[in-house]
Amino acid sequence: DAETADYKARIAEALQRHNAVLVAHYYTDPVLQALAEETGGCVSDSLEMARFGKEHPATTLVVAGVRFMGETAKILSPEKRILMPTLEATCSLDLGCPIDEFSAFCDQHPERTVVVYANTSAAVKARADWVVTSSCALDIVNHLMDRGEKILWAPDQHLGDYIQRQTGADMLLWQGSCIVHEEFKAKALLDLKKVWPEAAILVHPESPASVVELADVVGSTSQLINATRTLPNPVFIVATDRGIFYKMQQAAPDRRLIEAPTAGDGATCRSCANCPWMAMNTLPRVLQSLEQGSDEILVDPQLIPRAVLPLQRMLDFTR
Ligand code: CIZ
Ligand code: SF4
Repeated sequence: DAETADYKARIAEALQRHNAVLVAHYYTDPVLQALAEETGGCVSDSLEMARFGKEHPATTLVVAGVRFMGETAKILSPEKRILMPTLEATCSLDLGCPIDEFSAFCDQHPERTVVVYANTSAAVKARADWVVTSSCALDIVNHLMDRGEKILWAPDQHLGDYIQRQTGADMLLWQGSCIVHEEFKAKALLDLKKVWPEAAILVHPESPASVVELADVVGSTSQLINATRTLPNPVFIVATDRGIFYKMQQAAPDRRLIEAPTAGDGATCRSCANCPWMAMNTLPRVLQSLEQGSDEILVDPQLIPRAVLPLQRMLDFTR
């Protein structure tokens, strides 16, 4: 509509004026994903957001996503100004892994290599040997296993459990979870598959094991988008945040995309396949942070030299 078009035009102009670029996660509002594409920014998963932000020449990055993504951008590019539509956008995995408790857990297991998911605070990253995202976690854990290393994994228990089952690695798991993916229900998914027998089931591994077991493809957001491009099925049932449908529709315009069920017995769920923190990213907030320089991400400068090591290790490994 006219208001949306007006916001988009004003943001595009402000991006230019501030030598800024917009980077949006797959789970944000499709309006923001389209705007990022139209203005020369990028839409991607957290690994590629990190790489894009670091390599792009803009001096200001506007990170539409959640707080850990902004912090990662700052750690990798401390000389750049990192703005977020709102600093309140966080993540249940980050919240569920406070540095003091995590640090004590690491201290109890000094013989283990510490591998943390990107969905963590800068302080937790600074305590880690490796950072991984769901797109590279399997490869990195396999690599560590080949070197005979035992792993301490945080924070997502479901992703950790999935990787442990796939690799057979010795992994001690922190018990965090994602409030979006933990809502998917296996029983209801089975019922839906009976309605659509020709469908392929695509599942993000932050989902519970019972849901992962039913999947035709288990993978990161980029891997799931790719599956809609390469699989022949006319229908896909998708267990991850519904924001991803924007890119899946681009990848496979002639297929039917269906949300995996989140509430098996009519019970209510907290998130219903849409991350409440991702949803805080709106056009007015993007414009406001650009115009006012508000919601700038700052990371304790003392943490940066330590936190950059495990992040750079991941970027080098996946290059
Ligand atoms: O659930 C998330 O926040 C994901 C999938 C992040 C990412 O790695 O892109
Ligand atoms: Fe965190 Fe889950 Fe939201 Fe991703 S979808 S930001 S893992 S709460």
